[in-house]
Amino acid sequence: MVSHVGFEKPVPDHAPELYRSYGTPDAVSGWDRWAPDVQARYDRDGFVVVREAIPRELWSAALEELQLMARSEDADCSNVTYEGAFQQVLERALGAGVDAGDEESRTAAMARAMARIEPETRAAHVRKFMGFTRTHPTLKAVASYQPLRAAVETLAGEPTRLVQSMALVKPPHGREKPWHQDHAYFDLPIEARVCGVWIALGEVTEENGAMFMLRGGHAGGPIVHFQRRDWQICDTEMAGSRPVSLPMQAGDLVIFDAKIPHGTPTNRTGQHRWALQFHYVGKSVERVSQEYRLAIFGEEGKDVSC
Ligand SMILES: O=C(O)CCC(=O)C(=O)O
Repeated sequence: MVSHVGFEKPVPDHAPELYRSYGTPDAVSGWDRWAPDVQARYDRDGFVVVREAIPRELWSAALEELQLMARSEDADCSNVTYEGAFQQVLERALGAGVDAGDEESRTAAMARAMARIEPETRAAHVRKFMGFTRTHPTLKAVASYQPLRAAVETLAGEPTRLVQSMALVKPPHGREKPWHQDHAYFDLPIEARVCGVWIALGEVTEENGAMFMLRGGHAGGPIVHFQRRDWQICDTEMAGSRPVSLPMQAGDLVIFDAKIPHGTPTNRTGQHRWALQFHYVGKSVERVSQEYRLAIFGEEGKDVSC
């Protein structure tokens, strides 16, 4: 059962120049091209794109599972986030607010409202699922795919554990994820090698919300984040930078250092853009306090998730 439902706050659209691409990076084709120089490239650029990294049977099963979850009344994961406009859709269905009362009555009101909504309407607004590896083995199979785990362990320099699982379902016209560093969202030591993996489950283009990354930007270390359109790096900080865009086909992925600045623009198309994202960290790394993280990344980042 879903334990928390959230809504993105309605925000103005981003300036187009925030996602102007200054090229697309070279990629590795499949795991058998994974050579020692890949580690050097990862250390230099802060990411490596791997094409045809996840076999079709795995990614297509994961996509099918997410499409079912997007349409369902109860996606059976820990968190679901909808685009902001969905809150009004639910409130109209219920004839009352869904944001009032304690967590228990809010959850009950939400469940009643959800049952009155057409599956296609739910799917048209869903943005993100989190925490599903215990309830959805098909998605867990992607996170555990052996060549991927082996690559992550090489880059992290030790055996790793999964610290976060997300499905990023940018719906038609779904909003931007502003520029940020994922490390700013984790209560983990700043020197820890946290690896993100972002996996395309369909075609990803600049128009439907491709990943943009600031090549080499991880080396500059942590950047203070502010609550603007999200908990993010300020637009002024990104002005004049020359990011690259990462268009992909289903089954391609990018492994990235959690200190690399990255973001995705608004989906300008009428189709979903489907992706999975997992984060791994060395098993020896212990959690630190939220205060430690906020002292580094900024006081406005309490209880956030990326
Ligand atoms: O997939 C997206 O749109 C953005 C994902 C991302 O950067 C994040 O959640 O950290």
